[in-house]
Amino acid sequence: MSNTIKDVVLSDDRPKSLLLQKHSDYLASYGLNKDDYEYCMTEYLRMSGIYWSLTAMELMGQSHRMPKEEIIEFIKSCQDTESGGVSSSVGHDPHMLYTLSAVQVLAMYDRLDCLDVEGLVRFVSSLQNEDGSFCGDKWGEVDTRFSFCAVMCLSLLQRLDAIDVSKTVDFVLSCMNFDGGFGSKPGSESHAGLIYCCVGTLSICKRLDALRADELAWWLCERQLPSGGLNGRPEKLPDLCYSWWVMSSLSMLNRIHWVDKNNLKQFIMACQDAETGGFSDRPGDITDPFHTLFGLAGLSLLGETAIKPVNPTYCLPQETIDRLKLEPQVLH
Ligand code: GRG
Ligand code: ZN
Repeated sequence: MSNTIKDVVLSDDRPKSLLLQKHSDYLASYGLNKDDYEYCMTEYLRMSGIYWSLTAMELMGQSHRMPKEEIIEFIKSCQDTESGGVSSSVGHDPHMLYTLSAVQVLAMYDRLDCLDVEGLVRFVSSLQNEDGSFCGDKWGEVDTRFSFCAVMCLSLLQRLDAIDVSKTVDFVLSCMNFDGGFGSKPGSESHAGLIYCCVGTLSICKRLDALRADELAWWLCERQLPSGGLNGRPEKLPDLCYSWWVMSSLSMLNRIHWVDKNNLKQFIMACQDAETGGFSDRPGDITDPFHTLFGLAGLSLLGETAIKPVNPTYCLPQETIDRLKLEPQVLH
């Protein structure tokens, strides 16, 4: 056992300003070469990859650089007519995660009518269990991530009535730990990614009152390390994506000022690659669309005006949430 803090050191030659043009070029060309090794190896994530890239582009005001009609046709071809669910790619099994990504993309495009909405509702509601929890697919894994995917998906479709919302909330609350945080199932250790999922579920279900907000926000702000970056659990290295999982949660709790915003901003900027474009998990690592979205979305939450406002519950542009007239709860 040692008590040394795991962290990174930001070098002096790190990027310090926001390289928007580079990021937009990076995402516009990502996947253009369909034989590319990385592109092939991430087929099982394709649907979410489209969501990460398109949302990042929307936040930069650059979504016209994405092949809209091709994306819509791809999404349609991934819906399973039998279960109603959507898969990551043609020929894969439908799953809650990719069903949500497909719905998020079509919500941004204002084209939700391109999928069989009744099928989507049937798929999501069929995965709710007696105790209010949700499975990710027919294989039966239960996780609070899937509770969040279910309520986000159905709320975007204006069909929350199709599940038992009260039981959904009860299950999520049964995952609350002594520290005010949440894990993937009852008794599992608190983890910032799952805290986002549980706080997000309660925000959509308008039950944030059930949180122990001060304790939870204290645990969240303790995720900040001397480098300015955030980790997902005690004793872990910082990772840029926690700028989203932690800051979106703090934003719903109205306690974003509990972290040192300036230090976090410097860490996020340092995760940019000035040559390739895009953001990586830690300074100097290889960039990817996932961390590029969470870098930009994190900066948006910190008030960066060159990026459009992001909704902390849905991780979608606020303008999409406003158009759909959704009002996820935020503490005041
Ligand atoms: C709409 C943005 C959005 C998401 C949909 C799938 C989902 C809902 C949320 C995922 C939340 C989650 C579990 C995020 C954590 C991702 C991550 C970095 C996992 C790695 O965890 P560990 O514990 O790694 O293996 P470290 O070393 O960081 O603790
Ligand atoms: Zn990460």
